[in-house]
Amino acid sequence: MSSNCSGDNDCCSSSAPCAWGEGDCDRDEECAVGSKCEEDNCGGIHGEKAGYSPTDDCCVFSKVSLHVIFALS
Ligand SMILES: [Ca+2]
Ligand SMILES: [Ca+2]
Repeated sequence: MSSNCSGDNDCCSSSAPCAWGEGDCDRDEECAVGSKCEEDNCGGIHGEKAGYSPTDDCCVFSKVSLHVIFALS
């Protein structure tokens, strides 16, 4: 099963990772490669109307690559 999660608790899993902006996730392993699970950010992305609650965690792109760039500059 693939994602399309819209706020259900623990919808994302390591066997069916969520894409960007989907949740709820609990660990980075539950997000697609290159993204990570961020705490309580779904409301900021979607607003509460979309079915997300303020405490839902959504997958977002990892900033690791940006940090590497800054570290080298
Ligand atoms: Ca969670
Ligand atoms: Ca949370």
